[in-house]
Amino acid sequence: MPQIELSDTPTPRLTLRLANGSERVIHPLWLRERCTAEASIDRRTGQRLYNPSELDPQLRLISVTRTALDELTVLFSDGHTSRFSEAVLLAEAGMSPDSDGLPARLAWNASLATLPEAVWQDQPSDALRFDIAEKFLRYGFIVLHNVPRVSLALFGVAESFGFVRDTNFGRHFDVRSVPDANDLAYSSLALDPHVDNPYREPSPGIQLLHCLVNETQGGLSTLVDGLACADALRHRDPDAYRLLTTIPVRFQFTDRDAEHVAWQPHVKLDERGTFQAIHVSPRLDFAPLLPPDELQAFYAARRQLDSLLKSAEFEIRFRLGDGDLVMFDNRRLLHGRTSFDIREGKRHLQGCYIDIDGPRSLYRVLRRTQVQQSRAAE
Ligand SMILES: O=C(O)CCC(=O)C(=O)O
Repeated sequence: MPQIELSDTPTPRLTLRLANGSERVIHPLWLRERCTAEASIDRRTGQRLYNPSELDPQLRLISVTRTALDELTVLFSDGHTSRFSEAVLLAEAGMSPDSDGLPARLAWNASLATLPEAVWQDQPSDALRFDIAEKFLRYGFIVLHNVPRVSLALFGVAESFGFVRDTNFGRHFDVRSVPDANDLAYSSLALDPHVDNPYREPSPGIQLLHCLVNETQGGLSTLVDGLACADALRHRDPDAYRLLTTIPVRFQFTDRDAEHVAWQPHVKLDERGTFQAIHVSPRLDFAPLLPPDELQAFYAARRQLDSLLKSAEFEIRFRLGDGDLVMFDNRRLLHGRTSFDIREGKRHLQGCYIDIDGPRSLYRVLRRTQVQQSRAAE
Protein backbone atom coordinates (compact mmCIF):
# COMPACT_ATOMS: atom_id res chain seq x y z
CA MET A 1 0.00 0.00 0.00
CA PRO A 2 1.33 3.49 -0.79
CA GLN A 3 2.39 5.42 2.29
CA ILE A 4 4.05 8.63 3.39
CA GLU A 5 7.36 8.35 5.26
CA LEU A 6 8.96 11.00 7.44
CA SER A 7 12.69 11.40 7.84
CA ASP A 8 14.80 13.94 9.67
CA THR A 9 18.25 13.47 8.22
CA PRO A 10 19.99 15.38 6.80
CA THR A 11 16.92 17.71 6.78
CA PRO A 12 13.24 16.98 7.39
CA ARG A 13 11.59 15.48 4.39
CA LEU A 14 8.48 13.60 3.34
CA THR A 15 8.61 10.73 0.91
CA LEU A 16 5.79 8.99 -0.85
CA ARG A 17 6.47 5.27 -1.11
CA LEU A 18 4.42 3.60 -3.82
CA ALA A 19 3.01 0.07 -3.73
CA ASN A 20 5.75 -1.11 -6.14
CA GLY A 21 8.45 0.08 -3.71
CA SER A 22 9.50 3.14 -5.73
CA GLU A 23 9.64 6.45 -3.91
CA ARG A 24 8.93 10.09 -4.67
CA VAL A 25 10.19 12.90 -2.46
CA ILE A 26 7.48 15.48 -1.78
CA HIS A 27 8.63 18.96 -2.75
CA PRO A 28 8.03 21.59 -0.01
CA LEU A 29 6.27 23.93 -2.46
CA TRP A 30 3.97 21.12 -3.65
CA LEU A 31 3.03 20.56 -0.03
CA ARG A 32 2.73 24.20 0.93
CA GLU A 33 0.36 25.05 -1.91
CA ARG A 34 -1.99 22.35 -0.60
CA CYS A 35 -2.29 24.05 2.79
CA THR A 36 -5.94 24.29 3.81
CA ALA A 37 -5.48 26.64 6.80
CA GLU A 38 -7.91 29.52 7.08
CA ALA A 39 -5.20 32.01 6.09
CA SER A 40 -4.52 30.02 2.93
CA ILE A 41 -7.90 29.26 1.42
CA ASP A 42 -11.31 30.86 1.31
CA ARG A 43 -13.63 28.69 3.41
CA ARG A 44 -16.66 29.10 1.14
CA THR A 45 -15.10 28.43 -2.28
CA GLY A 46 -12.06 26.37 -1.28
CA GLN A 47 -10.00 28.65 -3.51
CA ARG A 48 -6.53 29.91 -2.64
CA LEU A 49 -6.19 33.37 -1.11
CA TYR A 50 -2.60 33.90 -2.31
CA ASN A 51 -0.56 33.27 -5.42
CA PRO A 52 1.69 30.24 -4.80
CA SER A 53 4.23 31.53 -7.34
CA GLU A 54 5.02 34.23 -4.79
CA LEU A 55 6.18 31.72 -2.15
CA ASP A 56 9.89 31.52 -1.36
CA PRO A 57 11.42 29.41 -4.19
CA GLN A 58 13.86 27.91 -1.66
CA LEU A 59 11.10 26.95 0.81
CA ARG A 60 12.17 24.12 3.16
CA LEU A 61 10.54 21.95 5.77
CA ILE A 62 11.69 22.84 9.29
CA SER A 63 9.80 20.10 11.08
CA VAL A 64 7.23 17.42 10.34
CA THR A 65 5.28 15.73 13.12
CA ARG A 66 2.58 13.09 13.11
CA THR A 67 0.06 14.83 15.37
CA ALA A 68 -2.88 12.42 14.98
CA LEU A 69 -3.70 9.18 13.23
CA ASP A 70 -4.20 10.78 9.82
CA GLU A 71 -2.55 14.14 10.44
CA LEU A 72 0.86 15.64 9.70
CA THR A 73 1.82 19.05 11.11
CA VAL A 74 4.46 20.80 9.07
CA LEU A 75 6.45 23.93 9.91
CA PHE A 76 7.86 25.59 6.77
CA SER A 77 10.95 27.83 6.55
CA ASP A 78 8.75 30.91 5.94
CA GLY A 79 7.28 30.44 9.44
CA HIS A 80 3.97 29.02 8.20
CA THR A 81 2.47 25.96 9.88
CA SER A 82 0.06 23.65 8.04
CA ARG A 83 -1.80 20.49 8.92
CA PHE A 84 -2.36 17.86 6.28
CA SER A 85 -4.45 14.71 6.06
CA GLU A 86 -2.16 11.89 4.94
CA ALA A 87 -5.04 10.19 3.17
CA VAL A 88 -5.73 13.32 1.13
CA LEU A 89 -2.06 13.74 0.21
CA LEU A 90 -1.77 10.10 -0.79
CA ALA A 91 -4.87 10.27 -2.93
CA GLU A 92 -3.69 13.40 -4.69
CA ALA A 93 -0.16 12.16 -5.24
CA GLY A 94 -1.55 9.12 -7.06
CA MET A 95 -3.83 11.09 -9.36
CA SER A 96 -3.26 11.37 -13.07
CA PRO A 97 -5.09 13.51 -15.60
CA ASP A 98 -7.29 10.63 -16.78
CA SER A 99 -8.13 9.10 -13.40
CA ASP A 100 -8.65 12.19 -11.32
CA GLY A 101 -11.32 10.92 -8.93
CA LEU A 102 -13.06 8.95 -11.69
CA PRO A 103 -13.63 5.22 -12.08
CA ALA A 104 -10.89 3.53 -14.13
CA ARG A 105 -11.60 3.13 -17.84
CA LEU A 106 -12.26 -0.49 -18.82
CA ALA A 107 -11.03 -1.21 -22.33
CA TRP A 108 -13.43 -3.62 -24.07
CA ASN A 109 -13.71 -5.57 -27.30
CA ALA A 110 -16.33 -7.68 -29.05
CA SER A 111 -16.34 -10.14 -26.16
CA LEU A 112 -18.07 -7.55 -23.96
CA ALA A 113 -20.71 -9.80 -22.43
CA THR A 114 -23.49 -7.28 -21.79
CA LEU A 115 -24.04 -3.73 -22.88
CA PRO A 116 -23.82 -1.13 -20.11
CA GLU A 117 -27.46 -0.03 -20.00
CA ALA A 118 -30.15 1.52 -17.85
CA VAL A 119 -33.83 2.34 -18.02
CA TRP A 120 -34.37 6.07 -18.31
CA GLN A 121 -36.79 7.96 -16.07
CA ASP A 122 -37.99 11.45 -16.86
CA GLN A 123 -37.08 12.89 -13.47
CA PRO A 124 -33.96 10.75 -12.87
CA SER A 125 -32.96 10.20 -9.26
CA ASP A 126 -29.38 10.91 -8.19
CA ALA A 127 -28.91 7.13 -7.85
CA LEU A 128 -29.91 6.61 -11.50
CA ARG A 129 -27.71 9.46 -12.73
CA PHE A 130 -24.79 8.12 -10.71
CA ASP A 131 -25.26 4.62 -12.12
CA ILE A 132 -25.38 5.98 -15.68
CA ALA A 133 -22.39 8.29 -15.20
CA GLU A 134 -20.31 5.49 -13.66
CA LYS A 135 -21.03 3.00 -16.47
CA PHE A 136 -20.45 5.69 -19.08
CA LEU A 137 -17.08 6.65 -17.58
CA ARG A 138 -15.92 3.04 -17.36
CA TYR A 139 -17.04 1.79 -20.77
CA GLY A 140 -17.20 5.07 -22.70
CA PHE A 141 -20.87 4.48 -23.52
CA ILE A 142 -24.27 3.53 -22.19
CA VAL A 143 -27.53 2.51 -23.82
CA LEU A 144 -30.66 3.96 -22.24
CA HIS A 145 -34.11 2.49 -22.81
CA ASN A 146 -37.48 4.10 -22.46
CA VAL A 147 -36.53 7.61 -23.51
CA PRO A 148 -39.82 9.20 -24.64
CA ARG A 149 -40.31 8.79 -28.37
CA VAL A 150 -40.95 12.47 -28.95
CA SER A 151 -38.86 14.94 -30.86
CA LEU A 152 -36.11 16.58 -28.74
CA ALA A 153 -36.60 14.24 -25.77
CA LEU A 154 -32.84 13.66 -26.02
CA PHE A 155 -32.28 17.08 -24.43
CA GLY A 156 -33.89 15.75 -21.22
CA VAL A 157 -31.08 13.18 -21.07
CA ALA A 158 -28.31 15.48 -22.33
CA GLU A 159 -29.11 18.20 -19.81
CA SER A 160 -29.07 15.70 -16.95
CA PHE A 161 -25.37 15.15 -17.63
CA GLY A 162 -24.00 18.38 -19.06
CA PHE A 163 -24.51 21.38 -21.27
CA VAL A 164 -25.60 20.92 -24.85
CA ARG A 165 -23.00 22.00 -27.37
CA ASP A 166 -24.37 23.86 -30.36
CA THR A 167 -22.56 23.46 -33.71
CA ASN A 168 -23.10 24.46 -37.32
CA PHE A 169 -25.42 21.40 -37.50
CA GLY A 170 -27.62 23.08 -34.89
CA ARG A 171 -28.33 22.34 -31.23
CA HIS A 172 -29.50 18.93 -32.36
CA PHE A 173 -29.32 17.09 -35.70
CA ASP A 174 -31.74 14.72 -37.37
CA VAL A 175 -30.14 11.54 -38.67
CA ARG A 176 -32.34 10.27 -41.49
CA SER A 177 -31.90 9.75 -45.16
CA VAL A 178 -32.50 13.03 -47.04
CA PRO A 179 -31.78 14.12 -50.61
CA ASP A 180 -28.77 16.46 -51.11
CA ALA A 181 -27.36 15.67 -47.63
CA ASN A 182 -24.41 17.82 -46.46
CA ASP A 183 -23.04 14.78 -44.59
CA LEU A 184 -23.08 11.06 -45.42
CA ALA A 185 -24.69 10.41 -42.01
CA TYR A 186 -27.88 11.76 -43.60
CA SER A 187 -27.99 9.02 -46.24
CA SER A 188 -28.85 5.33 -45.93
CA LEU A 189 -25.27 4.21 -46.58
CA ALA A 190 -23.26 2.12 -44.12
CA LEU A 191 -20.85 4.23 -42.08
CA ASP A 192 -17.43 2.91 -41.15
CA PRO A 193 -16.29 3.44 -37.56
CA HIS A 194 -15.61 7.13 -37.10
CA VAL A 195 -15.65 9.90 -34.54
CA ASP A 196 -17.78 12.95 -35.13
CA ASN A 197 -16.34 16.33 -36.02
CA PRO A 198 -12.58 15.69 -35.65
CA TYR A 199 -12.24 18.90 -37.68
CA ARG A 200 -13.45 20.90 -34.68
CA GLU A 201 -11.20 22.15 -31.90
CA PRO A 202 -11.96 20.67 -29.45
CA SER A 203 -13.94 17.87 -31.08
CA PRO A 204 -17.26 17.14 -29.32
CA GLY A 205 -16.74 15.18 -26.11
CA ILE A 206 -19.94 13.18 -26.00
CA GLN A 207 -22.53 12.28 -28.59
CA LEU A 208 -26.09 11.22 -27.88
CA LEU A 209 -28.18 9.44 -30.51
CA HIS A 210 -31.84 8.88 -29.74
CA CYS A 211 -33.89 6.56 -31.90
CA LEU A 212 -37.37 7.94 -32.49
CA VAL A 213 -38.29 5.25 -34.98
CA ASN A 214 -36.55 2.40 -36.77
CA GLU A 215 -38.72 0.37 -39.09
CA THR A 216 -35.83 -1.04 -41.11
CA GLN A 217 -34.05 -4.36 -40.68
CA GLY A 218 -30.63 -2.76 -41.20
CA GLY A 219 -29.23 0.41 -39.72
CA LEU A 220 -27.58 -1.48 -36.86
CA SER A 221 -25.43 0.69 -34.61
CA THR A 222 -21.77 -0.21 -34.30
CA LEU A 223 -19.30 0.82 -31.61
CA VAL A 224 -15.58 0.20 -31.22
CA ASP A 225 -13.42 1.09 -28.24
CA GLY A 226 -10.58 3.27 -29.58
CA LEU A 227 -8.75 2.81 -26.28
CA ALA A 228 -8.68 -0.99 -26.74
CA CYS A 229 -7.67 -0.76 -30.43
CA ALA A 230 -4.89 1.73 -29.73
CA ASP A 231 -3.62 -0.57 -27.01
CA ALA A 232 -3.70 -3.57 -29.36
CA LEU A 233 -1.80 -1.62 -32.01
CA ARG A 234 0.81 -0.56 -29.44
CA HIS A 235 1.46 -4.23 -28.61
CA ARG A 236 1.21 -5.67 -32.10
CA ASP A 237 3.03 -3.00 -34.09
CA PRO A 238 4.88 -0.41 -31.95
CA ASP A 239 6.27 1.38 -35.02
CA ALA A 240 2.81 1.88 -36.49
CA TYR A 241 1.63 3.09 -33.09
CA ARG A 242 4.48 5.61 -32.92
CA LEU A 243 3.59 7.02 -36.34
CA LEU A 244 -0.11 7.33 -35.59
CA THR A 245 0.52 9.01 -32.24
CA THR A 246 2.96 11.56 -33.62
CA ILE A 247 2.00 12.56 -37.18
CA PRO A 248 -0.70 15.24 -37.21
CA VAL A 249 -3.37 14.74 -39.84
CA ARG A 250 -5.58 17.43 -41.33
CA PHE A 251 -9.33 16.98 -40.82
CA GLN A 252 -11.62 19.21 -42.81
CA PHE A 253 -15.34 19.83 -43.18
CA THR A 254 -16.69 22.20 -45.81
CA ASP A 255 -20.19 23.15 -46.80
CA ARG A 256 -21.82 26.40 -47.94
CA ASP A 257 -21.65 28.08 -44.53
CA ALA A 258 -18.75 26.44 -42.72
CA GLU A 259 -15.12 25.48 -43.24
CA HIS A 260 -13.62 23.73 -40.23
CA VAL A 261 -10.04 22.50 -40.14
CA ALA A 262 -8.12 20.85 -37.27
CA TRP A 263 -4.81 18.97 -37.18
CA GLN A 264 -4.69 15.94 -34.89
CA PRO A 265 -2.70 12.72 -34.71
CA HIS A 266 -5.00 9.71 -35.18
CA VAL A 267 -4.22 8.65 -31.61
CA LYS A 268 -3.60 11.44 -29.15
CA LEU A 269 -1.57 10.74 -26.01
CA ASP A 270 -0.97 12.97 -23.03
CA GLU A 271 2.51 13.92 -21.86
CA ARG A 272 2.76 10.63 -19.89
CA GLY A 273 1.93 8.60 -23.00
CA THR A 274 -1.59 7.77 -21.80
CA PHE A 275 -4.36 7.48 -24.39
CA GLN A 276 -6.36 10.68 -24.58
CA ALA A 277 -8.39 10.55 -27.76
CA ILE A 278 -8.77 8.91 -31.12
CA HIS A 279 -9.37 10.93 -34.27
CA VAL A 280 -10.52 8.80 -37.14
CA SER A 281 -12.97 9.70 -39.86
CA PRO A 282 -12.16 8.05 -43.19
CA ARG A 283 -14.35 10.61 -44.95
CA LEU A 284 -12.55 13.68 -43.70
CA ASP A 285 -8.83 13.05 -43.11
CA PHE A 286 -5.84 14.22 -45.16
CA ALA A 287 -2.29 13.15 -44.38
CA PRO A 288 0.43 15.81 -44.67
CA LEU A 289 2.81 15.62 -47.65
CA LEU A 290 5.73 13.75 -46.07
CA PRO A 291 8.61 12.14 -48.01
CA PRO A 292 7.28 9.08 -49.91
CA ASP A 293 8.90 6.45 -47.66
CA GLU A 294 7.49 8.13 -44.54
CA LEU A 295 4.05 8.35 -46.12
CA GLN A 296 4.29 4.73 -47.21
CA ALA A 297 4.91 3.76 -43.58
CA PHE A 298 2.17 6.11 -42.35
CA TYR A 299 -0.42 4.65 -44.75
CA ALA A 300 0.56 1.12 -43.73
CA ALA A 301 0.10 2.11 -40.08
CA ARG A 302 -3.27 3.71 -40.81
CA ARG A 303 -4.38 0.54 -42.63
CA GLN A 304 -3.40 -1.49 -39.56
CA LEU A 305 -5.50 0.71 -37.30
CA ASP A 306 -8.36 0.67 -39.78
CA SER A 307 -8.40 -3.12 -39.91
CA LEU A 308 -8.45 -3.31 -36.09
CA LEU A 309 -11.31 -0.82 -35.93
CA LYS A 310 -13.34 -2.82 -38.45
CA SER A 311 -12.45 -6.29 -37.18
CA ALA A 312 -14.93 -8.64 -35.57
CA GLU A 313 -12.48 -8.78 -32.65
CA PHE A 314 -13.34 -5.24 -31.56
CA GLU A 315 -16.69 -4.18 -33.02
CA ILE A 316 -19.99 -4.57 -31.23
CA ARG A 317 -23.31 -4.29 -33.08
CA PHE A 318 -26.74 -3.71 -31.67
CA ARG A 319 -30.08 -2.43 -32.81
CA LEU A 320 -31.36 0.85 -31.45
CA GLY A 321 -35.09 0.35 -31.16
CA ASP A 322 -37.73 3.06 -30.77
CA GLY A 323 -37.04 4.97 -27.55
CA ASP A 324 -33.45 3.75 -27.14
CA LEU A 325 -30.63 6.23 -26.76
CA VAL A 326 -26.91 5.65 -26.90
CA MET A 327 -24.58 8.14 -25.23
CA PHE A 328 -20.89 7.69 -26.03
CA ASP A 329 -17.50 9.31 -25.53
CA ASN A 330 -16.77 10.69 -28.98
CA ARG A 331 -13.07 11.07 -28.19
CA ARG A 332 -12.66 7.45 -27.08
CA LEU A 333 -15.19 5.38 -29.03
CA LEU A 334 -15.86 5.17 -32.74
CA HIS A 335 -19.37 4.68 -33.98
CA GLY A 336 -20.91 3.68 -37.27
CA ARG A 337 -23.89 1.83 -38.68
CA THR A 338 -24.82 -0.79 -41.21
CA SER A 339 -26.71 0.34 -44.31
CA PHE A 340 -30.48 0.29 -44.43
CA ASP A 341 -33.18 0.26 -47.05
CA ILE A 342 -35.57 3.21 -46.90
CA ARG A 343 -38.20 1.17 -48.82
CA GLU A 344 -38.64 -0.93 -45.63
CA GLY A 345 -39.80 2.06 -43.60
CA LYS A 346 -38.59 5.02 -41.59
CA ARG A 347 -35.38 5.33 -39.60
CA HIS A 348 -35.05 8.54 -37.64
CA LEU A 349 -32.47 9.31 -34.95
CA GLN A 350 -31.85 12.64 -33.27
CA GLY A 351 -28.39 13.54 -32.05
CA CYS A 352 -26.67 16.20 -30.02
CA TYR A 353 -23.36 16.78 -28.28
CA ILE A 354 -22.38 17.63 -24.73
CA ASP A 355 -18.94 18.27 -23.28
CA ILE A 356 -16.98 15.43 -21.69
CA ASP A 357 -16.58 17.22 -18.37
CA GLY A 358 -20.35 17.04 -17.62
CA PRO A 359 -20.62 13.38 -16.50
CA ARG A 360 -17.18 13.64 -14.87
CA SER A 361 -18.25 16.53 -12.67
CA LEU A 362 -21.61 14.91 -11.91
CA TYR A 363 -19.90 11.66 -10.89
CA ARG A 364 -17.56 13.48 -8.48
CA VAL A 365 -20.37 15.54 -6.94
CA LEU A 366 -22.65 12.54 -6.42
CA ARG A 367 -19.76 10.47 -5.07
CA ARG A 368 -18.94 13.24 -2.57
CA THR A 369 -22.57 13.26 -1.46
CA GLN A 370 -22.51 9.47 -1.04
CA VAL A 371 -19.33 9.68 1.07
CA GLN A 372 -20.82 12.46 3.24
CA GLN A 373 -24.01 10.46 3.74
CA SER A 374 -22.17 7.29 4.69
CA ARG A 375 -19.98 9.27 7.15
CA ALA A 376 -23.08 10.85 8.70
CA ALA A 377 -24.64 7.40 9.08
CA GLU A 378 -21.56 5.99 10.91
O1 LIG B 1 -27.22 6.54 -38.25
C1 LIG B 1 -26.52 6.18 -37.32
O2 LIG B 1 -26.81 5.22 -36.60
C2 LIG B 1 -25.22 6.88 -36.98
C3 LIG B 1 -25.15 8.25 -37.56
C4 LIG B 1 -23.79 8.82 -37.40
O3 LIG B 1 -22.79 8.16 -37.53
C5 LIG B 1 -23.62 10.21 -37.04
O4 LIG B 1 -24.60 10.94 -36.90
O5 LIG B 1 -22.46 10.62 -36.86
